[in-house]
Amino acid sequence: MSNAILLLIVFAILSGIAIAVFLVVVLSTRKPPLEYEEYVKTGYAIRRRWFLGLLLSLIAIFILMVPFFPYMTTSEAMASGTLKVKVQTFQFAFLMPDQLPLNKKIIFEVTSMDVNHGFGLYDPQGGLIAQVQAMPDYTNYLAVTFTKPGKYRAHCMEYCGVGHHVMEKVFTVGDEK
Ligand SMILES: [Cu+2]
Repeated sequence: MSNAILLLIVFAILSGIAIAVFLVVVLSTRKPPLEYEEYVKTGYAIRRRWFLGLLLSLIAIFILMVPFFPYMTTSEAMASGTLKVKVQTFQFAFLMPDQLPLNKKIIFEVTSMDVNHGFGLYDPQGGLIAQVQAMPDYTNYLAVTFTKPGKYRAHCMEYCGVGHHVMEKVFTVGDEK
């Protein structure tokens, strides 16, 4: 089948759909108009259904995501036997290892030596995979398992001063050099 014929068929189908929609609209105006109260009732019913649907799906999504929650309390982090990696942040750098293992659960212990920073982890494609706040005199725990080898980056995610935009750490996951 040539492209022109195919185009014609697609055009005819789309035109048919458009005409059908117009016909439905035209025919719907034949009925006597609804009273204002009827509109309000229908509108509120639709709104209620949408709201309930949205609420239920949000609750379901929240419950399903709880097992993937990457943050934990100090005692939970201490009780876990997984590899712990200290991350110290300061204006304007991250103090952390240059190399991290692949397919191994890591708990980052993130803190700051001066002001508030953000610890954002980016995969080799530049996608954000995890983030937590770095606060002075406080440690946040962030669990991450790297499943792809390559060069990862940490970026500061909270404005912390004039050098905020250059605050970066490049590290390798896996054996790649
Ligand atoms: Cu910053």
